[in-house]
Amino acid sequence: MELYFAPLACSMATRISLYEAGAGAKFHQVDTKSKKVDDGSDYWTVNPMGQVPALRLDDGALLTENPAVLLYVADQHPQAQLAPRDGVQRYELIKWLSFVGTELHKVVFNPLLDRTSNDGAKTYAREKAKARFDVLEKHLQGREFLLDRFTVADAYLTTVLNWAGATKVDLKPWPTLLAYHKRMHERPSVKKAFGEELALYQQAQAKATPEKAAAT
Ligand SMILES: N[C@@H](CCC(=O)N[C@@H](CS)C(=O)NCC(=O)O)C(=O)O
Repeated sequence: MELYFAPLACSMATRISLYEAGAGAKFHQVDTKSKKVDDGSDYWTVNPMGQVPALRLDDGALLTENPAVLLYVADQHPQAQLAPRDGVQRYELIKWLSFVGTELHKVVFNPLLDRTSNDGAKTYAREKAKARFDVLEKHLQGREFLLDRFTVADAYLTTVLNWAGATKVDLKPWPTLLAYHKRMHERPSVKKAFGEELALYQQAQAKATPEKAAAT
């Protein structure tokens, strides 16, 4: 399995899930701005959307889109129980993957992170954030995870919530959600993935703006 990722991007959810499963993978770092892979190749030829994550399967097929990639990793490692195999809980998992991917990742955080978005888009995103965080706040009361145990949906939610700092989204009005995020960061898989990707992110930043890095 080969994972195309960008440091601290949504693809970190797949890295967390792989670590949870104790699974190995080959990692290819992608610069999502230049669309270059770290070996110098053109990422457009891998994923015509130019986005991470993309997962190269052992038979050569390419899987994209977070919910599909995450479910695949979970299903390949059933012993890690990162996704319910069947029953209503399976659909609950798909619900949360979809919620995180559409309602949080794309509606709230994308306009706040995207350099090309304007003030109107950012105001819209901040307004939309409230109802979505309210839903999570209520759901997580008295629960440790989105489902009954840690799943790939928690890996995705944790990764997306990491962007709150960079986008100045204050999670304090949602204390249960904030506590959930802190709790997830205590998991060894999250600690390892976050530590590694933070270092790679800082290296990439220093390469892009060497004068800034030298001044710090
Ligand atoms: N719908 C896609 C969204 C993936 C996505 O937005 N990836 C971001 C990083 S978090 C990216 O690659 N952005 C670069 C771009 O859109 O050009 C999925 O679920 O995989």
